[in-house]
Amino acid sequence: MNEFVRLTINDGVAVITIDNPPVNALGAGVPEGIAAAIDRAEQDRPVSSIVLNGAGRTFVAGADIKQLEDQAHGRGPGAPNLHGLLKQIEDCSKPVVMAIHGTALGGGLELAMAGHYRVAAPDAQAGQPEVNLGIIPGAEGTQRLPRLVGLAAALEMCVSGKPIRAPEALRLGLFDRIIDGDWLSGAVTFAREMAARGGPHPRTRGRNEKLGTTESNAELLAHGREQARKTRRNMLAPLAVIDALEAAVTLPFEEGCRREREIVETCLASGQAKALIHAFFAERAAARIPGISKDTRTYNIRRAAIIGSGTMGGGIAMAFANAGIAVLIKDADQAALDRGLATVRNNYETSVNKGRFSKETMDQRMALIHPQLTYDGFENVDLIIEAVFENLALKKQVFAEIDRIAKRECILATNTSTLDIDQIAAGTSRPQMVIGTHFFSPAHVMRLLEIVRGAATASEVIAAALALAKQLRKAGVVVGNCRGFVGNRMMLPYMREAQFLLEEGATPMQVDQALVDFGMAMGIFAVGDMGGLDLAWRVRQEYKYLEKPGVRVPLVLEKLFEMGRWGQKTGAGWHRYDEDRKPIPDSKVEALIEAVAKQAGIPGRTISDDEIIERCIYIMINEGARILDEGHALRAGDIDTVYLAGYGFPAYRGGPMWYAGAVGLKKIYEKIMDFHRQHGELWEPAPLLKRLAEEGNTFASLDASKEVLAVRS
Ligand code: T1G
Repeated sequence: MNEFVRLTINDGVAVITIDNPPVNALGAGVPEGIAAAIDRAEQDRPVSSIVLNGAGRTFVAGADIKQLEDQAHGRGPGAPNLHGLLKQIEDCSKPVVMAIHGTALGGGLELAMAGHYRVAAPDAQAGQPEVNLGIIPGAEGTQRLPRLVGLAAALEMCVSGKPIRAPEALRLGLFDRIIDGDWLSGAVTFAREMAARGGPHPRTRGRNEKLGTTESNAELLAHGREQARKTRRNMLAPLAVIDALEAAVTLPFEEGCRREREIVETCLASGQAKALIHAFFAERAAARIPGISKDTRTYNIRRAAIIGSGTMGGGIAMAFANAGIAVLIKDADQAALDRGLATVRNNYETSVNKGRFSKETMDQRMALIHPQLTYDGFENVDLIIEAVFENLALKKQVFAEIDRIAKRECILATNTSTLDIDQIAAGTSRPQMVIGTHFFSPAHVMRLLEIVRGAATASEVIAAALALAKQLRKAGVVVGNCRGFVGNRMMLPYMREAQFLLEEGATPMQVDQALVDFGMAMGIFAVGDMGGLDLAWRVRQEYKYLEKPGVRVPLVLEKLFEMGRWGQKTGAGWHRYDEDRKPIPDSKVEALIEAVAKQAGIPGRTISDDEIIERCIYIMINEGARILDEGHALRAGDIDTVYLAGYGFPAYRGGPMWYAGAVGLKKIYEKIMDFHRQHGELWEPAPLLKRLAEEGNTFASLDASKEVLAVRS
């Protein structure tokens, strides 16, 4: 026992409690404390059985990822070796019962699987999410899990990294009993039952009955690898974990464990692991705002209201209903409201048909969404989100109306993606209560929430928006009120550069394929077609005033707009689309591009995929450096979180700013200088990028130095 682990004896049952907030991670000292407690309980004659549980909100959420991060970067001892402890538990002469509530994840589930029995609260979850960190289970999980649930389920759990719920875990044989009500005293009762029943108690490592046959396993492994290549494109760990699971069904337990350890080492040394661990902590760090602490007074959002039931308004309403928050949704006319709610219902029916949740759940969520044509009830809500057409005058009119109706402590938010928050706030009597909550389409799916602070926005309101993001299970990132905020501001030069590459000889499909091969969820032209080229054209008109004479502008988009090629909504845009909405090259567009370039005197040439990536990604990094320099993002990690959660940037590359560090800022700066010489002022290197490159620093080291300063202040 030690500061992390307590032992109490309850009438012959030793109850061992891990207490290492916030998630009982198996950091240094925890395995040692458990080992000492098990030893003590085994020696203690009156003790007939042992129950292991976690204090607070969860069982054990894994190894301490901070220590894994150190190990990956060759700093410090890294995560403790659990093998000795796991054997000690499994070989214990008294039944060891794992009592699981909250989550048993990674090393936490591996610890649980070394126990003889596992009982759980009905809403408990269990999983091996290690692949999401670029590694594989490293505490014999790949050897024990298939022995408990079979190879097929183990493959699904380890490759997806998604947790399963208690009922499924019981069905698969991972859990032995679900305990309603007081799960801990239920576990103690269960332990007594097992002691009374007597041993030998099942040791997972000896359970081979579910390990299948060579033929069936070969098929499962082949299908698993195919699935991993498809669903986790370019990622190393999902394929590596299958190698370890293969060892479990082909090698004796100890040899399988040795194989697992080799594979873990390889993964941990990879750039992907460093990037994914960075992404994990960057998303959590985004919630830390200087001047806002756990003691900052804030506003609880229990009831909300949305104005506008279009694509965004409807999606936002679903996000609230999915989080169990009642929401009013208002639109100007019945037809628009009916269309909006029909889309909401259709989205839910699609999820029910795909088995994501039951019809009953759908009905519960629909019942939380209240469509209406008036502002009735708006005076009682805690938050109003305006999601009307992207027009400043219209938004100011709406804000004037809700400013008159809403209670004083109601937060007034706008879902604008491009307009100035301060101008919108200026039209109200409470600019300190106005904030930008920029959702991404589809709002009930996309995880990113850009929280835009205006010049007057109060800290309490920012704190409330961050708490709301957590409630909605979104990645909330606080950004400054500049043109396009963070995400779209970096997207504009990215889209522009991509269009220039077309004029110089690349095709839309070549550019998109290079970006998809790089790991982007979608190519930039497919993204444009999905969002609608009419929207892109409108944004372009909105910002035409910023275009300088003599500075190059893209030439083709306007033509496509005039031709009515507005993307998927018109069946064709940069690409044309087959019946499955799959983009296919369009020779008409390629010919149009060639003609426009010729007319503009732009010579065509062969463009390499490397150049496509350099010009599309480096221009974003450069803009990101400007955003950091101007203070419109607090950390480079925030920018990474924006791009990972909202723009389909590959997580295994850590985000654009982390990727810059992986490539090397010096190399990127020199390439940008090249492009500056070739293409002029649009490639002016950002001063911060220049400085960090010359200092040999990275954006991550800049964040780390800021973190130190913040901690000091
Ligand atoms: N290690 C260290 N810190 C952790 C942690 C962990 N495993 N999990 C969470 N935290 C911190 C997090 O940084 C945050 O800190 C706080 O806890 C709350 O987290 C041997 C090698 C458990 C579902 O991948 O998925 O085991 O910002 O904001 O939304 O094979 O945290 O407040 O300072 O996310 O309620 C495998 C990771 C590790 C699970 C809770 N385990 N954690 O979600 O809270 S690898 C995981 C989560 C491993 C073995 C291998 C979630 C959660 P701060 P939070 P939440």
